[in-house]
Amino acid sequence: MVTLNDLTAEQRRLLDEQTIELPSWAFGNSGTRFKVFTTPGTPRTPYEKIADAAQVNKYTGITPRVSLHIPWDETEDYGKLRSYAEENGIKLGNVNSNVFQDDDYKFGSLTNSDPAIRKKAIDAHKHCIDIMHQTGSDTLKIWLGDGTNYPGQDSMNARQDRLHESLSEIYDYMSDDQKLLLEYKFFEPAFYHTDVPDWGTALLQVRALGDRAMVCLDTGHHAPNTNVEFIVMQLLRAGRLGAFDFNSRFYADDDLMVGAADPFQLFRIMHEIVSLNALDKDSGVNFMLDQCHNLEDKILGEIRSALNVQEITAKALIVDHEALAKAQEEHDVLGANNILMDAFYTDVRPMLEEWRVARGLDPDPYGAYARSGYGEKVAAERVGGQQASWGA
Ligand code: PSV
Ligand code: MN
Repeated sequence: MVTLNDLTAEQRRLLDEQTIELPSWAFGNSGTRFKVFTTPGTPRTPYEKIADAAQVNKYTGITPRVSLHIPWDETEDYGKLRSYAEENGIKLGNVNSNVFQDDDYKFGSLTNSDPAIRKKAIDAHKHCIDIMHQTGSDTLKIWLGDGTNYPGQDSMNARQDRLHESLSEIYDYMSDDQKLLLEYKFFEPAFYHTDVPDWGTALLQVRALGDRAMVCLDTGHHAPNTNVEFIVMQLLRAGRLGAFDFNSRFYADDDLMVGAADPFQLFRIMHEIVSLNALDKDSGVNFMLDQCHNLEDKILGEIRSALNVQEITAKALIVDHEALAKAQEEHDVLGANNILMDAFYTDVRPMLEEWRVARGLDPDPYGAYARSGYGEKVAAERVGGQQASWGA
């Protein structure tokens, strides 16, 4: 067991300053291609999503931003949405573009061979950038569903050229204080080839743009058994790890709660982050969630997820780095491994309860929210209208 007093001032600072950005879409309904279940109280507007996200921050104290997805969060007055978020104690975070749900993008968006469709997709991104100026967001996140289903369907090479040209036009439209994130994913919705399938392709594409273009690593976007922490280390070395989309997977892009399926993988990732000084808020790495709650309560699901990240971060923070470096130098294979495992198996939950009490929070955010009556209140109030949904 560890207590707050066992932490060095630096470890304490890093714990205190850690923040996690929530996805607005986690609060809407989601599901699979088989069924999207509805839940009483599900938000119908971006405002209601923000109100729910603010609940997560109220009880955890570590989730002060919410990412938007356009057009899912399209609204008339983004200045008003921004003020509403601020009144609720949170900020609007990055803006996600969506060029994967319009019939025109059937054969690709930024990579499409038809210049008119490419222009439409580029314009959709320019629209997101215009929104960012109103929301005060500094990051545009791009994930594309582009790819092909059959060998020979299109030239993979020509599509890389078109991707670069389209991204360049988007990048040039951004102002100097805005960043671009390019997210990779190895398959789905395309099954034969995907235009940005891996960190190597994403890295090459962002490097060709400029210093303000970075890679977003979604933990669910790799083939089974991929050593994701190795990719984290490489992207940090390249200075291009811009953000995480955290979630968990058992099979494909399951979007389950981060740290639920494989907490040890999350620990290995956070160990690289801590070891390479990337936890510091000035490191430029944004820790975001990209999850859906198909069955479980959405607000509780987000609270659980934020706590999972915080718990695993605390475990990574207490690794004895001096002893580890010594064991590594002496080729003490089992000794080095034991040092990591000791930290992983340490129960940090009592220390984090102590940390919350010190910040004036309830030691048990999950229970405190469940007891607050907010869920029952919104279920009674939010009657009628169209519930927000991922796949709407
Ligand atoms: C794609 O699977 C993805 O990870 C991208 O980040 C999308 O924007 C997001 O999911 C939507 O949930
Ligand atoms: Mn993602």
